Amino acid sequence: MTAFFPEGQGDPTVQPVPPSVVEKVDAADTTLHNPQRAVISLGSNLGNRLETLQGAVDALEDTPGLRVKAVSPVYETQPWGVDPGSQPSYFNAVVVVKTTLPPGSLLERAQAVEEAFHRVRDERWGPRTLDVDIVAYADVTSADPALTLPHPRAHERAFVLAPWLDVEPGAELPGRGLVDGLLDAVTRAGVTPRADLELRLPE
Ligand code: PH2
Ligand code: MG
Ligand code: MG
Repeated sequence: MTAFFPEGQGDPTVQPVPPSVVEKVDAADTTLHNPQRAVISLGSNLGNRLETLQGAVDALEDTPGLRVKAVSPVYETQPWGVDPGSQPSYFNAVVVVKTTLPPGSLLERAQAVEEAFHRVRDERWGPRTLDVDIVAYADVTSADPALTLPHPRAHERAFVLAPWLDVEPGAELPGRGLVDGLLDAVTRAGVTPRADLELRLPE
């Protein structure tokens, strides 16, 4: 029979474990000493699009456990997946990061950065000040609807593939193949480099 001891009056023969040796194992443990590479897509089609994208790059760099390793050129792109005349054009870019954050924490941070730039979520694929999407996280594949990896539509979006290819010419989209070939298949139609604009890689 197990004796019941009210809280604070435990069995005196049982030594309580000091909190300092209680181990907590969570997803961070798998990445803490082992930063992972992630590819993040940025998009904006409301407000000052360039300023917002730069703000997003800087906010990502300000994240504990995350370094921005590369920032792509800026593209001006026709709205994809909606009537092209129904929304302003986008500015899109891609950043490559190294991070000790596990995928779920990276997603939370991406959403916090969107909110900091007054992103409102009303209609799906509606115009937005800022969209921060995780395109790929290491070679993780996941069908989790909260965070599908790689991004389920990245392979058909030239506005993701073109800037990604610029920063990582040999890039591969896990489960889909080389970004180069994927971009050939979708073509660069509607995706125009804005060589007159530039995003800064944070110091
Ligand atoms: N994002 C969407 C839907 N359509 N089109 C372009 N050109 N760029 C985007 O970032 C974009 C889009 C939903 O996230
Ligand atoms: Mg998106
Ligand atoms: Mg998004």
